[in-house]
This record gives sequence, C-alpha cells and structure tokens, in this order.
Amino acid sequence: MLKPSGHWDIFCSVIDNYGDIGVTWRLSRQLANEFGIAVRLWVDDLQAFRKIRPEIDCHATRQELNGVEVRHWTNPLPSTIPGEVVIEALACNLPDGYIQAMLALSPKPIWLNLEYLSAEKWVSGVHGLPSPNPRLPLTKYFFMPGYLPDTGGLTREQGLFQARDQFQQDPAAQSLFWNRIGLPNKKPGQLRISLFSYESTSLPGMLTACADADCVIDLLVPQGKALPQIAAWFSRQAISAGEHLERGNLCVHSLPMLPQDEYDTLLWACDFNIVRGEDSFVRAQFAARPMLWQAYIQDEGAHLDKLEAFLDLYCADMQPAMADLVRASWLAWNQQEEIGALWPSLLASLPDQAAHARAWATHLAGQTDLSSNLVKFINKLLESRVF
Ligand code: TRH
Repeated sequence: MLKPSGHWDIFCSVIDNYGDIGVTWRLSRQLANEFGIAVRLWVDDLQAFRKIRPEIDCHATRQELNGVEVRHWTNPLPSTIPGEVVIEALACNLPDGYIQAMLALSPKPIWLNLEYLSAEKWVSGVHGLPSPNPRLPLTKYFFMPGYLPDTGGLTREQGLFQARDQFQQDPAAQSLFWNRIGLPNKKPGQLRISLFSYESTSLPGMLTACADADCVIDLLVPQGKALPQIAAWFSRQAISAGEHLERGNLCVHSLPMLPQDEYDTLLWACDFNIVRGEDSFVRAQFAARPMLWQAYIQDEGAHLDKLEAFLDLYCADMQPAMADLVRASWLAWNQQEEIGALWPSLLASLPDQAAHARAWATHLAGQTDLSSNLVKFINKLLESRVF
C-alpha cells in the first residue's frame, strides 16, 4: 500500500462568481504561509481565479503563487498521490479517480468537507461530525465556518487588524490608495461607499436616494453584476471601468475588479461597504466599517434564515433604534424591496454604526481563526487515528 504524501489537497469548483475561489485561495495561502503546510489547490476555473489574483496564468496546469501549488482541476484529473489531508470545499465533489487513489492509501487521508459560512445555531452541532461513506471505507468530516463557539470560526490572517488600523490611521497611505485606483483624495463631508452586489430591484431606489442625499456620495463599483442596472439608471447601454458618472449628489466611479488584497484596502478606506456572498461579507466585518449585506440567494428563502441569524448576533448589543434601522434596511435589501425611504436615516446613523462595526470586529478578533482551528482538528485526528 502507498502512503499519502505529506501535503494537503484543497479542491475548489467555481460554481459561479468569485466566492468559491476567494474563500479557498485565502485559506490555502494562510495554511502555506502561517503553518508551513505544503498545499495543492485544485481549481476548475482559472479565469475566475485570475480576476481576483491577476498573476494567475490561465493556461498553466501547474503554477506556484505565494507558496501554494495551484493546479488546474481538469476532467479527468491527472493521476496523482492524494495528500495526507483532503479538503473538498463548498459543496464540490471529488473526482472518482481521486477517491479510488485515496482508497489505495494506508493510512487513508483525512477527508474534510469545508462548508458554507452561516451564523445559524445548528452549525455548532454539525461542526466536526464524521460522515462514514455508505459504500467505501472512508469517512468525511464536516468542518463548519461560523461565528458561534464550537464552530470552525472565520479565516483571518495574522496581522490583518494591525495592517487595517495602520492604514485607517494614515492619511498618506489612504491618499496613495485613492490615487492608485484613480480617485482624488476624499473631501471633508463627502461619503465614499463601495458597492459589490448582485442584481437587485432595490438598487435604482438606492441610487436615487444617493443622488438626493445632503452630502456628496462617491459610489465605487468594481466591474460586476450591479453595473448594467446602474448604466440603465443613467440611461446608458454600459459603463466601462474607469468611467465616472454624476447625477445630483451621486458620483458613480466604475472600477476594474481589484486584486483580492487591494479589495480589502477598499473596504478599509470606505465609509460604508455594500457586500455580498460570503468572503466580501466577512472582509467587510473585519474592515470595522458599517456595511449592508446581500446574501447569496438560495432555494426556499434559506438565505433569509442566514440573514436573520446573523442580524440576531450583530444587532444584539446595538441601540434599539439603530438595530431596527439596520434590520429593516438589510431585510429590504435582501427581499429586493424599496430601500430609498430608509436611506437618509441609514446615512445619518453611519457614525454610530461605525462605532458598532469596530466593536463587532474587535469581538471577532477574540475568536480563534478558521485555519488554526482546522490545523488543531486535523492534528487531533492524526493523533487518535480515528480514520
Ligand atoms: O462573488 P460572490 O458572490 O461569491 C459567491 C458565489 O456566488 C458562490 O457560488 C457562493 O458559494 C458564495 O458567494 C457564498 O461573493 P463573495 O463570497 O463575496 O466573493 C467575492 C470574492 O471576490 C472575494 O474573495 C473578494 C473578491 N473580490 C476581489 O478580489 N476584487 C474585487 O474587486 C471584488 C469586488 C471582490
């Protein structure tokens, strides 16, 4: 029998958008850089990867980035010796040939299913559970990211909050950043809002409310799903990266997709961040700035349960009036309802929301991060050899 090689294999199938690769890349890089683990990240869509990491060569079957071996997950997968740890991320399925290769090893690799993030209470009960394969002598373990104790936590690199604080306290660094992305420095009284959202019928009302606001609002929009609707609101066919369009007090700045670390800087720099999915949402929380989240739409409104569960945690220590406002606006945004009427109060409450967002980020900093939890979990399994 062969032995598994000492590396870890992480599999990522890009279902749509950038969250699948965003999450798995972030995890792979941290495991390699902070834990010295040899990580092979298998990705089936290098074009999507390149959008968030422009260094990626879409034609390379094998390449290295920041200490991680990136492999193109082709069908069939080239024959390979599986790693000591195998992570199937975000509901992807391992190729049959690879599972056969796992069966041929002794001891068998540790097989984990890294699930989607949720604030729901049931997550703590499922985290870490084994799921023996009904047909094969293999066991898969559930690893659940989350906010509550007894979950896997959130991926957070070492030094992230120090880097954020340094940036947020350094006007020269902020000025360099604005120039880098083609914007002038921020003027006093002006608001800068980043927008990374899915299509939404709430969007035109929000744009109108920004145009009618009491202060100048710069809306910074990386290329993506919201732009066709914004173009239509300006009676345009399309908006290209680098264009600036104005109406009333609103100025829309269309940006290219930024490299993932630079997107973090955008979140740190803005007064308010509109985010979506999973990874941009977590990074907006770490940015310690007020935010508005659009959950990825799921069947039977499951995303609304996720939304409510998060709001229960996030709003628990808020002033009641602010909590009502945040809840009402997040619900309206996620149910694609009119949000314009709430917008003036939402903007007026940004200073108070900012204090709350910082306290929330500090609370999250008290959690053990996901990679550390994962390494502990694996080490425990390796010690007890319950696999
Ligand atoms: O792109 P998302 O909507 O991703 C998803 C997918 O829909 C996926 O199927 C689903 O599983 C998941 O959400 C929950 O949103 P998310 O999760 O925020 O991922 C976006 C990634 O793109 C994140 O890593 C940040 C990155 N990004 C950049 O690197 N540069 C940018 O300019 C922007 C706007 C985002």
